[in-house]
Amino acid sequence: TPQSQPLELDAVIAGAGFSGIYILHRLRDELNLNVKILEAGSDIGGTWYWNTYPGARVDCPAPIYAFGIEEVWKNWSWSELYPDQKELGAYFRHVDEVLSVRKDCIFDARITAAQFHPGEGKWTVQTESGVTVVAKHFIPAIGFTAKQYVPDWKGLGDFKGTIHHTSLWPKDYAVDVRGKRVAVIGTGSTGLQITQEWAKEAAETFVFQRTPNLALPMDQKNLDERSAEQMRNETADLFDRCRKNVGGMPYEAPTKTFAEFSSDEIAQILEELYNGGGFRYWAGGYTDLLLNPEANRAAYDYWAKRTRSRIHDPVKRDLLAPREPPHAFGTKRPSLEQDYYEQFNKSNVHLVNTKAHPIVQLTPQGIMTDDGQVYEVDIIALATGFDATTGGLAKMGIQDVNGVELSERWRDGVLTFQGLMVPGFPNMFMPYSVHAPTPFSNGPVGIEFQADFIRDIVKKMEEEKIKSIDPSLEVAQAWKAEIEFIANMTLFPKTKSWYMGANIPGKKVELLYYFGGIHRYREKFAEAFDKFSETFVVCQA
Ligand code: NA7
Repeated sequence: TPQSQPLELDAVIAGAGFSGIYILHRLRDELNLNVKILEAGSDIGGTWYWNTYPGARVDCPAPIYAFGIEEVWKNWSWSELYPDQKELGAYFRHVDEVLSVRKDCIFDARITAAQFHPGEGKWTVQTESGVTVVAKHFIPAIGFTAKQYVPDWKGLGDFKGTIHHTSLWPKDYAVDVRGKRVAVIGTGSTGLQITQEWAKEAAETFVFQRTPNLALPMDQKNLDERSAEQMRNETADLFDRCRKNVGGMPYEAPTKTFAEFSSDEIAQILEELYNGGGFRYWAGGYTDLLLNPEANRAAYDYWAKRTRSRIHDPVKRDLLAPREPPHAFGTKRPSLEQDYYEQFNKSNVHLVNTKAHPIVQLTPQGIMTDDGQVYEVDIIALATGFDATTGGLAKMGIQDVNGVELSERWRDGVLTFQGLMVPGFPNMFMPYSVHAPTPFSNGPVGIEFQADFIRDIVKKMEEEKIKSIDPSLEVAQAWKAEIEFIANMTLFPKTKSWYMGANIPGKKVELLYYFGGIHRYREKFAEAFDKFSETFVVCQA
């Protein structure tokens, strides 16, 4: 039932995932503010609440894909190095027990409008369910996967079988694919994970690939109580290492360039990184993996050699791991696989090349490509990804002080202060958003820094009785210049990826994230914070 009076708060957060919970903890428990989370779903967990598709699993390892809060990690044991969605769900229940999150969440509350009123220095936020909140600070913490992308194929509604986008997979719906013909459209992390599950059971599996995923071995491990205990003893150190690492990972950062090694040394480095598992290979054994085309090519060639040796069929081999790189290695997010490539050695697992023959429509029986072929199936997983970050923000109805929508303000390009605030949107903070090193880093570690920044700003505002702050246009433009300066040294801008907004037809292609790493991001924030009155237009209460 719609309330008669708006709820008055110090801060309102959108989203109960890692970032929303971090901010709740920082502002409510450390600053004693009155804070609530509005969550579109019916429970906490964020991306791990929504993504219940078969095989969903995280690709950053335990124990550092987690809150770096000691009360949380000291009583928790992971059962796998790369936990699955169910275990992450249980982890969030544990987080709730320790941090009391749920009591300050309003669930099934999808935000449809948010506007700042400069006179009062407050935001009014409304939800579809009829909740209205008035709060000084507004924190959209919605992650980058809040808006699904489904291509506008003809006949989407005509398909007679079961079809779901992976991120809207029905809760507790364990689809039984035995004896069924299944299709997976898309070969990003999600498509790869579903394929690994379904190809083991389904009668026929059709994987629709447009671009190969340059996937790396996950090297999954089961953790018994003894190894979990050992892991707990190392957790504090591991988090410390992550906090000093560019990508928030516990890996040793390389110190030398490609050219400083002999070819034998390079071969040895690549072998060790690949065999080591996880994102080690992506983190690189030399400093210029993502900067220097020659260095990058060497990594691609080694990856292709190892991967090709696992695929028997020459046609599938050339599609899954071509001799010529489809893009520079690591400029599209690689995924971690367990036995993805081996699935294609089965005669009932088919690879459909949608680069050669794009999907044109769905029919009642299945999927039709432009050569007129119809792939008849019973179940389709749409693993076609997301209108990353800006897509989710655009559908929240966030307006600036003049009533102009955020998406309209960004029509000619995204403009932010350190990916945390937007000029014209005072007192609005966006963790895990655009122009920041997340989601290019280990998410929780990157978010931890941003939660600290937000807490420090809000604390200063409370102590100094500041009504509102609005980042100046100059600092936002300087941040954009910094993003471009870093990205233009790298190979990222040349690749069509969701990092660049290039996966969504019609979306402006631009640099959406910061490739300078967590550490540099943190230093830049400290510089801006030190010059508070130059960074922000400050309004005293
Ligand atoms: P991704 O990584 O964006 O993958 C989407 C996949 O869907 C990708 O293989 C796309 O091919 C494919 N796709 C998208 N549109 C089409 C059309 N029209 N036809 C054929 N194929 C298409 O999303 P995920 O959900 O896998 O992962 C997102 C992130 O979530 C992931 O990086 C993790 O951080 C968690 P393309 O590559 O564009 O050629």
